[in-house]
Amino acid sequence: MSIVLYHHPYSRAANVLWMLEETGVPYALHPVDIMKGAQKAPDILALNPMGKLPILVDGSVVVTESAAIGLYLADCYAPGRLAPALDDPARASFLRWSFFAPSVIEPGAMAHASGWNFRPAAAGFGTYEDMLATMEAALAHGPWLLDARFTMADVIFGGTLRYMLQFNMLEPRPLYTAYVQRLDERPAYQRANAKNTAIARELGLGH
Ligand SMILES: N[C@@H](CCC(=O)N[C@@H](CS)C(=O)NCC(=O)O)C(=O)O
Repeated sequence: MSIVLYHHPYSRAANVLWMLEETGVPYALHPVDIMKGAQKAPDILALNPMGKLPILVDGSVVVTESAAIGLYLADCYAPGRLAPALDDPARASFLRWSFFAPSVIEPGAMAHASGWNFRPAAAGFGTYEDMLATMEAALAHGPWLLDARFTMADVIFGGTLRYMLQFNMLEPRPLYTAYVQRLDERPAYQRANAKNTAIARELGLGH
């Protein structure tokens, strides 16, 4: 199997499993027990010096950072379907919302939840209110970020949104919760969720 995901169900690798299911490529999972610190072992640090999951290995290629993994999979294995072609104007929104998740939502929600002290004009993620309003504007047309077209940007942005709502790090505005509900109904999400839940049970986690 050429694609291997270094995975733990209680990590962002759970979202990458959904990316793989949406992409439809064969893959194998390499378990890493982050509860026992296995992500800091030398073989993992050799792949990702951050000592974090997810890590995707595709033959001789190594990709880390969830959003980068999503873009890589879409461009390599689902071009024109999960990623607009390079000359398609829809590519702009695809990239915009794919990068918005790690660049704005992740730090913006964390800053708000943790009471960080920062200057919004200097911090790339700006104010919490501007972030919330921008996300609402992105979702106002629906059903997906690129209107009728579902892409990997929805998995990246939507996965981050789901995660932040789950941990009460974002206000559950109706447009957000309705969008996550639509995402949850996708067969690929349900397959990924079933796999993540089964692995969590095997590890004695969850209920
Ligand atoms: N920016 C990274 C974040 C990766 C990350 O923080 N992973 C967490 C799990 S969700 C992790 O491996 N934590 C273990 C640790 O830092 O020791 C991404 O999006 O992939």
